[in-house]
Amino acid sequence: MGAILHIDMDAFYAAVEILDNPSLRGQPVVVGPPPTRRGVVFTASYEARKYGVRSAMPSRTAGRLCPQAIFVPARMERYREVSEQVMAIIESFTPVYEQLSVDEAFIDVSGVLRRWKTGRAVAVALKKRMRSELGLTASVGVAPNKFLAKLGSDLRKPDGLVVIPDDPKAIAELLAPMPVSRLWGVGKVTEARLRECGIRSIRDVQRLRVETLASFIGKSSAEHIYELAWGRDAREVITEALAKSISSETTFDEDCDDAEVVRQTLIGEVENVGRRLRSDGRKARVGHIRVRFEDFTTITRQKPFQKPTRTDRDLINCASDLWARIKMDAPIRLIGFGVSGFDDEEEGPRQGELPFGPFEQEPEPKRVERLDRAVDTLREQFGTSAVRRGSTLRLGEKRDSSENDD
Ligand code: TTP
Ligand code: MG
Repeated sequence: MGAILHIDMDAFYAAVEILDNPSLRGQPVVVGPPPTRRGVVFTASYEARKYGVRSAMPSRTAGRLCPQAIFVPARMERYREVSEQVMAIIESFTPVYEQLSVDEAFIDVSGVLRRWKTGRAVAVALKKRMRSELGLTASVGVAPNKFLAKLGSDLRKPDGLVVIPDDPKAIAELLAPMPVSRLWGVGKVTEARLRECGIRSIRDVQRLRVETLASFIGKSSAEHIYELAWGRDAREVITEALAKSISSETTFDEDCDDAEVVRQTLIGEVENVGRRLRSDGRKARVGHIRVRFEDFTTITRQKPFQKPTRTDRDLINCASDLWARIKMDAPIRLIGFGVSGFDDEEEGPRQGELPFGPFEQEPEPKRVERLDRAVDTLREQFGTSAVRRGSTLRLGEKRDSSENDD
């Protein structure tokens, strides 16, 4: 099963200030202008929060609530620097993460579970590294989806770790007593509107029919909120790199219900992407497929490669694994493949250096890549259909064991 983590650093700006000035540890620290000046609190240490000090509160109010608080001015550049270190640690676990803010990210760990076994194990290791390498604590939620992961990271702050197992009944019970404002997308306006209709808790939403909810707040909001109230959330983790991906897709003239035709089309897209990668001299770290069904429902599935790559073999194996995760229960409108997370380091031999010793064999990946390039050249000369791949590269067929397989 897949697992999503949400990580959120504890009292982030204040924690960085304490890190850089250990005499502040254990004190009520408020990051923001002093109470004598106009302006609002950025954040406060948990010691200051005991007195009711909160983010976005006027400093004057914070000073009144906690007269002994130590106010320190914000140093944005420093927070950005530490934020980059936080994200680098996350990235060392998997490139499939989505940074939400300076101190927060979603991480899709389904691609690294073979190594880590459970989402909890990743979370424990991640927290340990934040502490040992940065001296900071984080709270982590582990769950089947984004909404529940974020909820989880918030349940036991600071230094929390909450795992929400993939058990629909337990999830519904966990959510039931919470206020509707816990549902992602329910802001002040929707909350007020729901309260007018007598809906305060998530249980109140669960008890309704979605049609009834729609009559209160409109169809699309209702469907969204109803799903969340039952703990269902289909949103993918969108890596920053996904925005800068190289991709190729085909929209069928008529919606296609022939799985074999879709697969062949997908191979074509994969090969287009491989060709672009090689001609750009880049390697990618993550592959994704996109499938749009006749009703315009669109799903994306992504997966990291074991190593950055640009060989058709790796790309096709990845597409094949991802395609296997799609249930083709309706005709398909569009199919596409893309890669992201480019690794642009030049790793070729330096000039004047022999690429490999006279008696050594050319390393396997290099040979594979040369073959791909030869195919690319033939295709340039004779057109795409002139060169067909051998059956070993067909989608859905068994792969040799040396393949990337996370
Ligand atoms: P948060 O993660 O919301 O808050 P936090 O890290 O300080 O505390 P915790 O997660 O333990 O509840 O925000 C991260 C940083 O963003 C925070 O340290 C300061 C900044 N921030 C603001 O500048 N203004 C705000 O209103 C909020 C909420 C945060
Ligand atoms: Mg935080």
